[in-house]
Amino acid sequence: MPHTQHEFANRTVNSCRGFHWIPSLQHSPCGPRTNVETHEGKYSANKASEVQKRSFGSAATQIQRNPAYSELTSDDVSYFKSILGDNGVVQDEDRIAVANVDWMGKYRGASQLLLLPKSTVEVSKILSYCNTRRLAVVPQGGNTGLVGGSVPVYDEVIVSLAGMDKIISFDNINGILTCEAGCVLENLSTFVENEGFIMPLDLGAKGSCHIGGNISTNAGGLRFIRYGSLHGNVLGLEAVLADGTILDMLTTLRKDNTGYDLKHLFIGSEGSLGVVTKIAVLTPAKLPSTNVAFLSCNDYTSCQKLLLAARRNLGEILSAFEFMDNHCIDLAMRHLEGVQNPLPASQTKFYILIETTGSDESYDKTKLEGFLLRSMEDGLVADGVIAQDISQASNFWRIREGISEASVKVGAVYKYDLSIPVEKLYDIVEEMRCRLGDNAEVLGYGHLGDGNLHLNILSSKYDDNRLAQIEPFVYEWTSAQRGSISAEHGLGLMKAEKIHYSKSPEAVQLMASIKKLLDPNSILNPYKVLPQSVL
Ligand code: FAD
Ligand code: 2HG
Ligand code: ZN
Repeated sequence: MPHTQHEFANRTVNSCRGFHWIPSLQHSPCGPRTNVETHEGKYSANKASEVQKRSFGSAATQIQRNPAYSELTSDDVSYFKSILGDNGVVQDEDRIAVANVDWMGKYRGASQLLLLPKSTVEVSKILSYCNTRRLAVVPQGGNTGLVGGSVPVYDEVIVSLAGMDKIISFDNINGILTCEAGCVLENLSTFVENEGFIMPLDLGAKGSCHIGGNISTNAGGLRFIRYGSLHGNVLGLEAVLADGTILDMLTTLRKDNTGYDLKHLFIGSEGSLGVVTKIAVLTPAKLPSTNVAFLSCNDYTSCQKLLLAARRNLGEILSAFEFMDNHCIDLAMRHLEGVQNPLPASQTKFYILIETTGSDESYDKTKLEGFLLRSMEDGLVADGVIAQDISQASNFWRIREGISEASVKVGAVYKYDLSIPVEKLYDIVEEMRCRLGDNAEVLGYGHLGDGNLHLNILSSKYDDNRLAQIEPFVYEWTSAQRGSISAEHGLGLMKAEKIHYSKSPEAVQLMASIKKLLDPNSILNPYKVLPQSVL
């Protein structure tokens, strides 16, 4: 969370019965790694044309390079230099190597070209040329995606939005921010906070992810419970289609029912329908009082009851309800520097982080303390602590937000991002533990308030036998609950062939028709989002 916005100064030691005060802990900055070491070793650019078939730790995810795509020539590079200048055309092996590999170090492409446009017109010229030449393209934001969507599969040209990072305007009466797609989320947060507003979304990758990437993945994150989806908060967009057409949908109106609302096609379509270049987003007012509590619960039923009680009793001030099991806490303590468990070591299996944000400091605090006391008396909460200052609040958030970062330090991580009815949400974690036994560490955490589980399975190395124990079981199980196999991360490369577990054949066919209409040569983010069989 944006640690600087918490207002914990001058708080007295918590007098709440059953809650204990903890000494001030040092905040360690949170953000994704920039340099990744991967299990596949160092990238070699001249491997691009040798690779004909690529597999990503999954026997089921084997894809042939589509021979319809052209291969890059020196004439292509010269053309790109003519429109972007030398600085906008990157061929340096080390810089390309970074852009070829995803944040987990799990998905690795073999692109030989990284383009850095500075304007919508430059994006348009790039796409128009690539479409005519049939050069495949992967749009890239902050490259923090977790489903292999942001990196090439083969030799696709990488179009990074990093050079388009200008704030265009801010309407400080209505809280409407208009900016370019390559703005880093954290920078936008800082900007709007100085104006007395906050971004409607927040996530652990905020230090690197772009608002354009957030929109293209329809990122959920930690404020979703309060402010809802980007489908509600994005007021307008500008996007460039595969043939270079610039689609101006950059309105800032709250209400506009003139025809089909096309911007929604680009929210969550993971760069497969167009490149998002500008955004108008609604930002909520920044409220002066924030409280964060870190709680333990003895069983999952108590977590569910606590969620219901929080919705009923904290209502308008509830701004986060995050869930972690004890395996997550152990992992965070092992791998995150400077964090401490706010609660004494115990046998407790589940942990909940509750945040409230409101406009009246003493009212909000009294309300939260009263709620927690009642929850302890009712046996829903085993133990808990309310942060007494900003550094304690940061430590609580660092534990929750740092689980992803800790998970990639173990070796191999299989990540599943599932929407499941809350009452069933933890069953899959327990079933998976039974299936895998001692061969892997299984973590369950996520945005409980949104019915979103992050199931992470950690082991020392990627292994097809292990994968066969996990998939398709995890997808079949989720489908049987009428859940979603992608709650907030998207399908990317990882789950393009699995969409049918969550969408009907008719829906997938319609998506394929839309894709063919907007990108008839299929140059945009190939092999991702939709199964090859429908395109
Ligand atoms: P990238 O990773 O670069 O790209 C993601 C996808 O969007 C790709 O398919 C790419 O082609 C496409 N894309 C990017 N920019 C554009 C553009 N301008 N136009 C068209 N297509 C584009 N996700 C959540 O939903 N909630 C979380 O809480 C969350 N926490 C995370 C915590 C950590 C530590 C990490 C590493 C990741 C987390 N994520 C989370 C996943 C990831 O951060 C989000 O998906 C984020 O929105 C991706 O943004 P990005 O700029 O990094 O996009
Ligand atoms: C989170 O909520 C992110 O922390 C990442 O969505 C989840 O790494 C993951 O599996
Ligand atoms: Zn998440």
